[in-house]
Amino acid sequence: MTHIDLRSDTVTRPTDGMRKAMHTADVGDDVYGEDRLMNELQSTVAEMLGKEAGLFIPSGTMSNQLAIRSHTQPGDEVICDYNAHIFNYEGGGPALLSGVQLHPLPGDHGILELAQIVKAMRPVDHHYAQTRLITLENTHNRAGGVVYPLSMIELVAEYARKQKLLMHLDGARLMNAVIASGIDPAAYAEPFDSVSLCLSKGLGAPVGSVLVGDTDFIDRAHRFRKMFGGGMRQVGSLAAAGLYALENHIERLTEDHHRAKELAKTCQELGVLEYDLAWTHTNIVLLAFPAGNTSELEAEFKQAGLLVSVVNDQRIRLVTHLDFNDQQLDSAKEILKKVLG
Ligand code: TLP
Repeated sequence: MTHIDLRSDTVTRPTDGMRKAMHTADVGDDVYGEDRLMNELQSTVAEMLGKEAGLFIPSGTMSNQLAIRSHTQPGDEVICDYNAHIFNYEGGGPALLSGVQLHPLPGDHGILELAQIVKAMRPVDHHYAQTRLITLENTHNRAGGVVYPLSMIELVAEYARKQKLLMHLDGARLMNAVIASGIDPAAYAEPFDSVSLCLSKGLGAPVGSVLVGDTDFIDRAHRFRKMFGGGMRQVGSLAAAGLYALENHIERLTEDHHRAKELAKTCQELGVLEYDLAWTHTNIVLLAFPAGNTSELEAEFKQAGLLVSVVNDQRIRLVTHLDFNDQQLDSAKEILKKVLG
């Protein structure tokens, strides 16, 4: 049986056009800075996000971790939302790789109020870790693909500048936020000192993220990337995939958002949509099961032909993507009704 795979938007395979671009890509040794297409990809993303420079990183996790390492010193503290990817899904990396502690705050749908951040600031006193960095996530994965309001980000950034705090954006799915809101990518990136954009989520490339910031920051990240073993050689074919994704797969994210909304409507009818329909902003749908039986449901969905991801014992996640079409949408709705109806 071929399953419909809604576990994540990371499951997509390169399209024919992308494979062709990868196949014909010329390559050079990127550790020597000689891979032409990689240089083009890095500067294209930097320009798109209004920053001085960009750096290709093998994964979104490594990109976030390099940002934290490049912005902080051991003993510093990093503020984030308690549902942030950095706090939940990066293997405790900040403690090991940067020697920092995270200060997770209870955001509302992944969104932090300025007052919470002000309260969380550590006094300048040797008893305390030093608050150095604020990380936000847009769109917010565990909140269900929520788009972060730019006005809220700007309030936080204004405060951060006054307090000499740095700001990093986990923009794994920033382009979903751009398409859903109509806000320019550079406007979303402006309040941040660094932004990590994933090419391997909704944009459909097989590998990679691009981290952007000013040249000094990217220089530090480049050194740490090498130190962490992430300096790569003939990466032109990966850059070609990334460039193809930026050219061809941004506008089409509206289709993913539309299909997610359709799935959310079905879930709402079945009484399992975690939040009100208005919170399905982009390509992620969260289902709630207070009975705590999500592992059994996962198996039942699989049996019926649908792969889902279990977030915890009460939550299941569906993510729409490039390899999920209208016909599969109809089938997925039928499976949801059959298993949950
Ligand atoms: N998220 C994955 C899992 O790790 C949960 C997924 O399937 O959604 N930031 C955000 C907001 C992410 O959602 C992810 C991936 C990452 C960073 C990390 O990217 P990778 O998987 O490339 O390390």
